[in-house]
Amino acid sequence: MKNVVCSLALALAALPAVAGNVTFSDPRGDDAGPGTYTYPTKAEYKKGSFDLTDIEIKDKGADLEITLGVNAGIEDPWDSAKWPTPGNGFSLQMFQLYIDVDGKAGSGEKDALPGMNATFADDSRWEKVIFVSPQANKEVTTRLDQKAKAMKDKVVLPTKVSAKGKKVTALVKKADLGAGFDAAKVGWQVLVASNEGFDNQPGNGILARTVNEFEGEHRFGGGDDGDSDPNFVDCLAGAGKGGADEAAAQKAMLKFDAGTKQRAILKVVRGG
Ligand SMILES: [Ca+2]
Ligand SMILES: [Ca+2]
Ligand SMILES: [Ca+2]
Repeated sequence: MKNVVCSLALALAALPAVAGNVTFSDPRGDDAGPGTYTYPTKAEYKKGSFDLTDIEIKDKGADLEITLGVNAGIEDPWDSAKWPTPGNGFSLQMFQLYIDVDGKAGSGEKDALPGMNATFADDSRWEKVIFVSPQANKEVTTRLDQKAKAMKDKVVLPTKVSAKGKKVTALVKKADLGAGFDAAKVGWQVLVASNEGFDNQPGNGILARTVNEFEGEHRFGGGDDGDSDPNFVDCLAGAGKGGADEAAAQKAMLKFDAGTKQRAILKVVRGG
């Protein structure tokens, strides 16, 4: 009996670690990018709608279930069911989840997807990005072909996106993220940006609105009219646990300089 217990223990010890779930939190009230951004003036852009609060990534075997929380009820003021290609039940936000899979300094993509106006630190370069949009995959794919061909094979589109309460949930095939993918062992960065419904300008981002110097009906203000300012409103920073210090860490990380064209340098947050 002793031998059986012993060999069972050895067998268990030899099993690979069970693929993990991971949760991050983000402080409330830091939905101002580098600290200066102001919401668009249209009433639909309710306070807190772009304020990331938490991200829960659950390993469901073949799929990852990713739940993104913001600090306001998710609404669909522009009725995504009636878009030329029907959308996913919300209208305002869009999310990009960058993943540093290999954790090797200098390995992976340095620039974020076109239009985000951000780069990644050497120790945070990404191998995959999950694109969570209110728009159908068909629309996203068309824009990726036009604007991000070189990165397209690194973009993972969810098989399903839905919204309920203050949460957007995306299902992603784990196989699309690479063999043996473990959400708890990679680095994550989550950008919250503003969905662009009618984006067909080659210089723009991928279905994402730019931030301007002055806010407009559909534009965040407090940035710059050039392309140095980050075109997203909230992201993870510091330890990703939601501490008050993370708001200051975000401000420092998203610093940009329109004069020297210095963009923000993003770090990923590691799970566990
Ligand atoms: Ca936040
Ligand atoms: Ca990497
Ligand atoms: Ca944040």
